[in-house]
Amino acid sequence: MNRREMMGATGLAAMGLMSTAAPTAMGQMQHGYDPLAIGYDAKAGKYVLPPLPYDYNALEPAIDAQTMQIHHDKHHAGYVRKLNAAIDALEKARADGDYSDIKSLSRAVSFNGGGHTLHTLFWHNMAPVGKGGVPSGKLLEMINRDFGSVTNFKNQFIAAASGVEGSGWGICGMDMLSKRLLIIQGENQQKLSTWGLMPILVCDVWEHAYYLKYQNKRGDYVKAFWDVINWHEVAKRIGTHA
Ligand code: MN3
Repeated sequence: MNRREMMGATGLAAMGLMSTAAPTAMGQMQHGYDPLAIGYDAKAGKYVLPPLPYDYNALEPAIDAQTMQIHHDKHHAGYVRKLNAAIDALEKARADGDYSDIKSLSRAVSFNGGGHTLHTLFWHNMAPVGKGGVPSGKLLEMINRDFGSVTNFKNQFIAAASGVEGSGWGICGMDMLSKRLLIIQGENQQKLSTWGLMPILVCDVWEHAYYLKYQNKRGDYVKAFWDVINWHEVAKRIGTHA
């Protein structure tokens, strides 16, 4: 580990966010804090499933341990596996000069790549109750500027996430054209996006994210999600872009 990486790991431990029973190798922490960087192993040239940055039960009672375990270990792992498979299949298609499957392979990259990115952000933009802080600094300035108040931002985000049609995501991102924050309703893992929107806060509203505990009450789940947002991480996603 270099100094920056060490500080990242130390910071996580200090925040009580680093699991002592991480489900996959701690070697994946080598990239430090950036949640997207740990979703890819540059040496192997493969996407990888990053470990949860906390224990399965860390977000209870908002999100139960069984849901977290199945969601991370089965659903997210599946997107990573299928994304790598699609990338491999495209390499073979180029080698063979056979693009007969291009439509399904391109779709697989979008769907599974979107799923991998959004889930990686999702795990990191949550923290145990009381550990996530509150919006502050530049993030708070941007929220007030673009939504009028934190309350407006909260109400719009909860309404958007709760109201996604079918499976999808509530997403707040920075529009890289205007540098303003926008809230959108993403469908599936890749639809209803807008190019150039860099996600900074995402809430998975697929039924697999809440159905064991909340059944059909998606709105209750989204309200509970609000209490486990890791605002430190959301602020880091803005970073130097603002
Ligand atoms: Mn999911």
